[in-house]
Amino acid sequence: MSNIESILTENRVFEVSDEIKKTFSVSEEKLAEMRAKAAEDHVGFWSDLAREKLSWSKPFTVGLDDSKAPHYKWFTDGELNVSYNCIDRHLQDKSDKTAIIFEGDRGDIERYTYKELHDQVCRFANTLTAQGVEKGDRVIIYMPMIPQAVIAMQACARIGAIHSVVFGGFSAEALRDRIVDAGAKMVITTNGSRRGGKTIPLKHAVDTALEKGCEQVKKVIVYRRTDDEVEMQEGRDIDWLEAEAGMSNYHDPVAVDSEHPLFLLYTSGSTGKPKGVQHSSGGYLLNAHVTNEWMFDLNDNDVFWCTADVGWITGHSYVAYGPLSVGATMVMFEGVPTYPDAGRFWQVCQDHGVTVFYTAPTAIRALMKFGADLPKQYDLEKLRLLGTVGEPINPEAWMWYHDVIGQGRCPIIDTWWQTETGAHMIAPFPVTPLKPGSCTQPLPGIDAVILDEEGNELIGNEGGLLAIKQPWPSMIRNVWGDEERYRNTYFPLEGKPYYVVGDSAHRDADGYFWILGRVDDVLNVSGHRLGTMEIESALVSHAKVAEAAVVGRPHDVKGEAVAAFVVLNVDLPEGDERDALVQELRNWVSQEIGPIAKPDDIRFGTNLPKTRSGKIMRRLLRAIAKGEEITQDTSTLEDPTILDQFQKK
Ligand code: 6R9
Repeated sequence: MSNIESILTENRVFEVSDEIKKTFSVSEEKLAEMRAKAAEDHVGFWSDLAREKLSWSKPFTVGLDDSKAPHYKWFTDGELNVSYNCIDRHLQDKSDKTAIIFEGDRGDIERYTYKELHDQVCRFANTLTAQGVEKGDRVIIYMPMIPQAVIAMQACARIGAIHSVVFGGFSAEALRDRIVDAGAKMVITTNGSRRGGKTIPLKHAVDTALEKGCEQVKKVIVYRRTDDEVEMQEGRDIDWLEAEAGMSNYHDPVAVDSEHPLFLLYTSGSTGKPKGVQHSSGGYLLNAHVTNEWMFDLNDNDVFWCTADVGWITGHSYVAYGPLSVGATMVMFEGVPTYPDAGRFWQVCQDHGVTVFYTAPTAIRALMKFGADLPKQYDLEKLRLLGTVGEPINPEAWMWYHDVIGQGRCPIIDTWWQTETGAHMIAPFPVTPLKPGSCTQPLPGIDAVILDEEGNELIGNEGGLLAIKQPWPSMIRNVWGDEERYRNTYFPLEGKPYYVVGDSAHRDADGYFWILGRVDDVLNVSGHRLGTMEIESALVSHAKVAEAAVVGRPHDVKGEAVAAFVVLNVDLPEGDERDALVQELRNWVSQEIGPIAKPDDIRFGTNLPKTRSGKIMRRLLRAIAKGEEITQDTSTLEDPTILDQFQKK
C-alpha cells in the first residue's frame, strides 16, 4: 500500500441521527442551496451575505474590486464599524444577555453582559482617544487571556486604530520586532498574568522591548491583573484604571472604509522574519461572522468556548470578534488545561454549561494521556458540537474526542484555515457526514483546488498543493508594508490567480480534503511521498504512544529517512527492553502503513518541543534528527529541556 493511500485507509463515516440533524440551523437542503448559489455567482453570494449579516453605516455598491489583483478589495465603497457590529447592534434585544463569562486561573469568575461590555469598550475607546491614539495608528496589545484583552481590541476597532496582538508567551525580542515593524504608537499590557497557579510577569518584557528602536511608542497602558508590584515609567506608563477614570460610557463608533485595516497579526513563514498579516474590516468580519453561524451553529442558548489565546488568529475570529458579532455568549479562560489537574477543561465546560467547544488536536492528545475516566467525572451533557483547529487531527484523537468527550453525539468540526485566510475555509457544517482526520469540504464560496508542482489544477481523486482559486472576503490584504512579499509568498504562480496555501492535501473520491501538513513536512522516501502526519497517526495508534512527531532526515540511499520523536504513556523502559520497544514501534508503523514508512530513528522524551501555542517545532526536530547543533531561535519553546532528552539517542 502506498504512503498517501494509507492515511486514506481511514474509511469510517460518521453521521448524526436525523433527530440531531434537525436541531441545526443549516439543513442539508439549505447547504446545497448555498453551494449552488456560490458556484453560480461568487461575488453575488458574498455580497448578499455582507448585506444580510453586517450593519453598514454606508452601504456598498461594489462587491469585489479585482482591478489590482492579487490585491483584492471587497465591499470597497461601504463603511462600517466592527465594534458597532459586535456590540451596539445587539443592545436593542440582547443588552442583558451575557457576552463574556470569564474564568480566571484560580477559579475566579466574572460576567459581562452586552451592555456592560459596551460600556467598558466605550470607556476604553475614550481613554485611547484621550491618550492621543487616532484612526489608523497601530497599537500593540500584549496581554494574557482576560476580558480586558478583548475590550482593548474592540476599543481599537471602535476608533479605527489598527491593533496587533502579540502573544503573551513571546519574548521581549519578538515583541520589539513586532512593535518596530508595525510602527506602533502605544503598547497595552498587564503587570503580569496568572497561569497554572503562578503569577508570571509581563510588563518587564515591554520595558526591555522599548529600550531600543521603539522611539515612536509614546504611551504604555498597564492593566493590573496580579498583585505584583510593577515599575511605571514616569510620563510614559499609565495605569489602565487611572487613565479610564471619569471617561464616558458612551463613544460614537468611527465609521471606516470596508478595506480599512482592522488588525495586523504576525505569523512565521517558512523563511524570513514574521510577516504582519494585514486584515480588513468588512471582509474579515463577514467571514468571522458567518463561520461562527455555519460551523458552530451559535444560537441564543449556546455557550461557546474557544480555548485559543487572543494572541493567535483563532482567538481573533472565534473569541474577540466572531462570537460577539453573532451575539453569542462565550467563555474566556485564563488558565491552563492541566491546572489544578487535567480535568480543568471539562470542569469549565460543566460549570458554565458549554454547548460548543473548540480546541486544538494537541490539547486533545495531551488530555487523552490522562485517560477516559477523568472527563467522565464531569457532566458534559450540554455539549453539542466539538471543534478542532491548528493541525491535522489524527483519527485516534478524533475518535477519543468523539467518543469520550462528545459521547458519540457531537459532530467533530475539523476546521482547516490559516492566519492569512481570516476564518474557516475547509470544514464541515454540523450536518455534514464526517470522516475522522478529514476537514471535509470547502465552505460555500471558497474555491479550494489541488495543484501539481507546476501549478496545474488536478481534477478528481488526487494529492498535491492546496490552493484557493478565487478571492474571498476575509483573505489577507497585505504583508504589512511589503506588497512584494505578499505577492511572492501567496501568489507565486506567475500570471495565475491562485492563493497558494503552503499545505499539501489530498482530495478523495467523495471530494473530501485531507490535509497532509505543510509542504515542507512532506517526506520523500525512496521516491515515495510520505506525509509526516500519517506516520505520526500510525505511531499514536500504538497503545504505548501518547504523542509523536515525525520529520525527515537526509539519507544516502533513500533520499530521506524517517525520524520519529515519541512521547510514551508508559514509563520508558531501559536497555534491551527499550531496544525491543523501538523494534516494536518500527514494526507497528510498517504494519500500519508499509515498510517504506518505518522510522530509521526513534527517540523518546516526556513531551514534544512545542511553541506556547501548542505547535510542534518541527524545524528543531529536523535539526536534532540530522544531529546538528541547535543554532535556531528557541525562545518560543514551551519547555527547552525537552531538546536535551531528544538529543540523547
Ligand atoms: C488557524 C491556524 C495554519 C496552518 C495551516 C495548516 C495547519 C490549521 C488545520 C491545519 C490540518 C486543520 N492547520 N488547521 N491542518 N487540519 N484543521 O491554525 O492558523 O496558525 O496560521 O496555522 O496550520 O498547516 O497552513 P495558523
